[in-house]
Amino acid sequence: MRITNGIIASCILGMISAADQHEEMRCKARPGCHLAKCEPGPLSPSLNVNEYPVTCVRTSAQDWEEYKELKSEMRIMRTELNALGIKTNDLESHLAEPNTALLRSCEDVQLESALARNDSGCVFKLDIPEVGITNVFCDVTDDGGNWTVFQRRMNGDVNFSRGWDDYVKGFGDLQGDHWLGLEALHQMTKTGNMEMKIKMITKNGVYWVAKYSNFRIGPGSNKYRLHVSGYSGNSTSGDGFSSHDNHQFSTKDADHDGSPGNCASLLEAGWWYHICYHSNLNGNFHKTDDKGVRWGQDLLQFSEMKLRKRS
Ligand SMILES: [Ca+2]
Repeated sequence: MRITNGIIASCILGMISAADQHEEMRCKARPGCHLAKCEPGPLSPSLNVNEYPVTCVRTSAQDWEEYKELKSEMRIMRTELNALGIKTNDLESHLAEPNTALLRSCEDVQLESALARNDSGCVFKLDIPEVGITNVFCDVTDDGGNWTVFQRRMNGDVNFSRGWDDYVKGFGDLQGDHWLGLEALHQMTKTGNMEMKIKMITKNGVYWVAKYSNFRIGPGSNKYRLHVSGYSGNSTSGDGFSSHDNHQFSTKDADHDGSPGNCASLLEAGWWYHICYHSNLNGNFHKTDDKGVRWGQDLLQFSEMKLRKRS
């Protein structure tokens, strides 16, 4: 550091032997330093304990105080700069991977930002209360968007004949066939005021929609009991889901259905079975009998279930 008005000048002396007893003498001994108060620099573990760097300052006592003040200010500024650096790195990491931004639900995802931020589809990381960071497929275009997709069957790549734990936690490929998970469903719907929509395409290529103005899933302690009502839709098979209202969820290893047998095991799926179903959207994609993906009597080649807050 050199301040040109001559009041304060300093020079780094480098290594000084501890054999030099007086700091001023040490400074004097160095070329370019005439008289000084000296300040030991930081000790480094790589240095011999008898050697350490010294900053030498030629100054009056008053200027020495100013110098110390300046150094102290510099120390504060350096700390602030470090903190800003950390903040900048943090922001940059969010920019590099925008999906890490903490969204609470697909309603936080706007169409423009979704398209700008995510060119691989609409998978976002949501911070679901009590569940944590969860990858979710957000449908930002259909019917005003804001939909959280929690079930999809489209190509049969994923096996849906699974046990309780899998259905609680979720499984599959978010871009393809998947099940989001019962615990996430409970947490996202427990406050009520949610609607649910099912998109279906029959084996004959007919497009159906079933919509429910009320959709809520109970807690795990109540086996994720289904609460659904308020049907509207265009399926010629009618409402295939309301009859499942007030039934607990069953899997092949957790029978909570209303049948003496085990519907989930028989039908190779997990669902809110009674005895046993009017819809079986988690059924075996490759089967055409009762085990297939069905809405009423109709076999489906596509189904997608999604929920959002009722407007
Ligand atoms: Ca049973």
